[in-house]
Amino acid sequence: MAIVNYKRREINCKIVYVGPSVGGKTTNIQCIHGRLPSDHRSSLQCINTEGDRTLFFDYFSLDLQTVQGMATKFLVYAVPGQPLYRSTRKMVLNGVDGIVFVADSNANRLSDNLEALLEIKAMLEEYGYDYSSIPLVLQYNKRDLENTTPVEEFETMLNDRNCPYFESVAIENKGVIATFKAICTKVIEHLNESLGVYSKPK
Ligand SMILES: Nc1nc2c(ncn2[C@@H]2O[C@H](COP(=O)(O)OP(=O)(O)OP(=O)(O)O)[C@@H](O)[C@H]2O)c(=O)[nH]1
Ligand SMILES: [Mg+2]
Repeated sequence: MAIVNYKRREINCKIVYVGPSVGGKTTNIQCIHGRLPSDHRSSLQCINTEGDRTLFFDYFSLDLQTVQGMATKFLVYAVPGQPLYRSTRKMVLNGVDGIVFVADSNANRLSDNLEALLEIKAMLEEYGYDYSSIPLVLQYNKRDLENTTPVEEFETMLNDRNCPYFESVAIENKGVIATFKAICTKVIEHLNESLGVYSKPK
């Protein structure tokens, strides 16, 4: 689904952070953006409500590397997690190349995590995308809390594809970059596989 422009020798890949509200998606995006060299990234756009909840979406772009001789740009988004914003989440998922699911480890949020994942699966299906093959990484965030869902329980409940997962404490920048690197790697691998099927215009 990456947008390939052979004339300009450019590829745009879309990575989307999803997950239940208040799980830590925006915190991830802010941490990643803050660590990137300023000459390789755009500014960070976050549109929040007063309570710092994402209202629209968070976004920045990153010039990454060359894939098969083409300049590759990653467009990184985080959706708003509040149930009210389903239509925005669906819009942001349009054309997605890689997904990071940020779960909230607070034990009280267990069912919210499952609901959020089921919603993403339904939206992908509505677009006709194949959930079983789209690059996906899971992040079990807020591991610093006292009452957390055990990782084994998350694995059984959320990780039916046996994808890479990371435990994180996004407010302390722990596990955030590892997660981001993992999804970038998966997207590039997937892109390299699928680029073989594009025929270059003469
Ligand atoms: N204890 C703890 N709090 C965290 C962690 N990560 C994020 N938070 C806090 O959780 C709250 C919500 O974080 P956000 O990053 O705004 O969550 P979000 O997923 O973007 O939320 P929505 O935009 O509403 O979907 C904030 O107060 C963060 O500081 C963490 O690892 N541990
Ligand atoms: Mg947010």
